Amino acid sequence: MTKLAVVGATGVVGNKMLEMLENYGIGYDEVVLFSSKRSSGKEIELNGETLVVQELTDESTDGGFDYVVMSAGGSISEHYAPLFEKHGAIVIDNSSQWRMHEDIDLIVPEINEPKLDRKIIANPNCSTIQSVVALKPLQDKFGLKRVHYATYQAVSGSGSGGIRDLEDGAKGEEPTTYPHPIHNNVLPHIDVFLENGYTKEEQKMIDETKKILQDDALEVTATCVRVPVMDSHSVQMNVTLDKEATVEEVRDAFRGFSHIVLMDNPENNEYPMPLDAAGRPEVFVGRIRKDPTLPNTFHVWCVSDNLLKGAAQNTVQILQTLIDE
Ligand code: 11C
Repeated sequence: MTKLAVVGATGVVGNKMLEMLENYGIGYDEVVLFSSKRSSGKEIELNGETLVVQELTDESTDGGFDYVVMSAGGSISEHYAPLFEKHGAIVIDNSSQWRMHEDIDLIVPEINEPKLDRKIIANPNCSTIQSVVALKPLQDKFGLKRVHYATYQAVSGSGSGGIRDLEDGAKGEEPTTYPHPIHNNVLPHIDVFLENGYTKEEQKMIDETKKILQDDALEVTATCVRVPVMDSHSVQMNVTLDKEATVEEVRDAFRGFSHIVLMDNPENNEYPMPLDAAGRPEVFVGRIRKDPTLPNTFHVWCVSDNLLKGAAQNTVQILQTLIDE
């Protein structure tokens, strides 16, 4: 008897999580969908069953759940994840609340496995997930010394507010989520600014990359930018390897790695773009070339659907590995 809870079921990522539960054929005996009071009462179809979304309360965490998938923001997760955990569930959380806690696993199933010191598993930030999937085969084959990320992130990463700002901006309306218009614009600003001058999104990419790849000595830096694209983040990675390699050897490292598609035929104008990646489960890489300004350094362009591999799909993949075990 497997009992599952989905917290944040009415949100943008929550919706995709439900889609992924169906796509991955996740088996359960009972599922309960939770949301805030405001969205409760809504009816949602899942696997042919009509479910009424319940308001999440302290009492509802004691519902005999085995697994909880959660995408409801940091403060909800801070309060409710430990309550579900206390009542025996394993929680897979999409927020940034728990990711850097020492006893919390930060998991990308192609790369690492949960140790479960705590029964809360963190799903990494979307731009981090696609980047580490692309870095892992390079780490395995050549070793990694340094990576510089420059991101081009879709508005759906900000949830329904970001989507609305792009759509309404096209009609000449003022933004309500971003501090500036995103339509016809580019914002070098994702999440809040920190004292060191980086944004929290940049710091997350730096810290989470080292934790997932288990390499504190890896030099990582990042600039994160919001662009007027609906779905799929793009990340330009400048990667310094420990060993010498040719472009063909780097391309070879990507071939056959789980969830990576190599799309690198510049002579035919073939390279990954958000329109290719949106709705797809893979991480696409291309534009691979040597950076002659630094030893053993390559440019890698990486694109993936931020709501799928970057969020809902990774969460459901983690759930699947737990259920399979
Ligand atoms: C964005 N990457 O595109 C963010 C969204 O830490 O899970 C995900 C934030 C997070 O705005």
